[in-house]
Amino acid sequence: MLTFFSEGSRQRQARSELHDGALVTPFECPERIDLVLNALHKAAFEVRTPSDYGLAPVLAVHDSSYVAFLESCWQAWQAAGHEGEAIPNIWPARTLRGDKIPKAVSGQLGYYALAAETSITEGTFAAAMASKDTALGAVEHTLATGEPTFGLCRPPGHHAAYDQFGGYCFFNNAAIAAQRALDAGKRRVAVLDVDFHHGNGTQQIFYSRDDVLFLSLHGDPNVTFPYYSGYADETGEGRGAGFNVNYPLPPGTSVAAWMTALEKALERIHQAECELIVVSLGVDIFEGDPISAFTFQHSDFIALGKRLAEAGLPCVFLMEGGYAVEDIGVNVVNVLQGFKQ
Ligand code: SP5
Ligand code: ZN
Repeated sequence: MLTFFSEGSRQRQARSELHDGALVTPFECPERIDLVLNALHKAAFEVRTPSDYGLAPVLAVHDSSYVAFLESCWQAWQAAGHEGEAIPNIWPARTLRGDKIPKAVSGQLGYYALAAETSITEGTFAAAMASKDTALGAVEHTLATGEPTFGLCRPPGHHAAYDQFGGYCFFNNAAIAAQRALDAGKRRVAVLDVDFHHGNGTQQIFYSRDDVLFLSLHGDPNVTFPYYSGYADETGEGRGAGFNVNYPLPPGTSVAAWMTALEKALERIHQAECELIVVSLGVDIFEGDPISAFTFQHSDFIALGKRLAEAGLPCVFLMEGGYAVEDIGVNVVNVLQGFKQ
């Protein structure tokens, strides 16, 4: 399986994540890259550098003012004299006015953020650009050849919504790739999100559309980030009714129960006659993940890859979460090798 990675992903080197009431070194750290790359090299996967696809594929799923904000935020934050990293600390609250975009960067941060753990830093925009190029390189190769691909996207993407960042995500790489597949002629694409956390951004982007079937297996949002979406009764709206499927699962869910939910998701993908699957591949479903609560062992990732191959559709795997850094390489490689067997 051909894999893709852009060195620009290293440019995000944030120092701060708001976690348990303290600023800590981010779980989503640049070291994750080399741990996955080393495992790919050891398993003899070719790693290709993607082209620069520019901003047009980003603007196909994101708001242009949001993209402009991300591009200018760090400079504006510094110009305003703030000393730490750009972290929102105020939001348009649910029952108060929510449509006003203030002039000051501190106000804009809350408007464009959906969570406070994710800082914006000097190289964040460049890294997000590199990450979407990785996703696009992968999907273009799959579209051209029908072969499966893996994109080592970093930062991840599935929490990024039409005009909001958070959950370590800025551009929604999976949504960008799915939209590209549609623009290249696919009639319907599935985005299958196996990350431990609900893919709230991807869900929102496609919620009223029937050309992308979004399915997500994740920790029950009653007790797990991102809390405000990912419930089973979120099934899509308008033309998209029935094209959003959530499988919330309790913390500690067994791999067997998780696999049963996956069977249902794959059944729905076939029923909807999807022509390609974009897999939001978070390996934070690993038992040892420091911020998650599922129970996958190394060998279970092989079984996951094998089962996805049996679906018989072209597959684009895109990296999302996974923070048990010593183990994410083997877990990713196991999915890809399981798929090939
Ligand atoms: C892409 C991705 O996996 N993003 C995850 C973002 C999660 N951010 C907030 C995490 C809060 C975790 N708190 C759990 C504490 C467990 N001891
Ligand atoms: Zn996650």
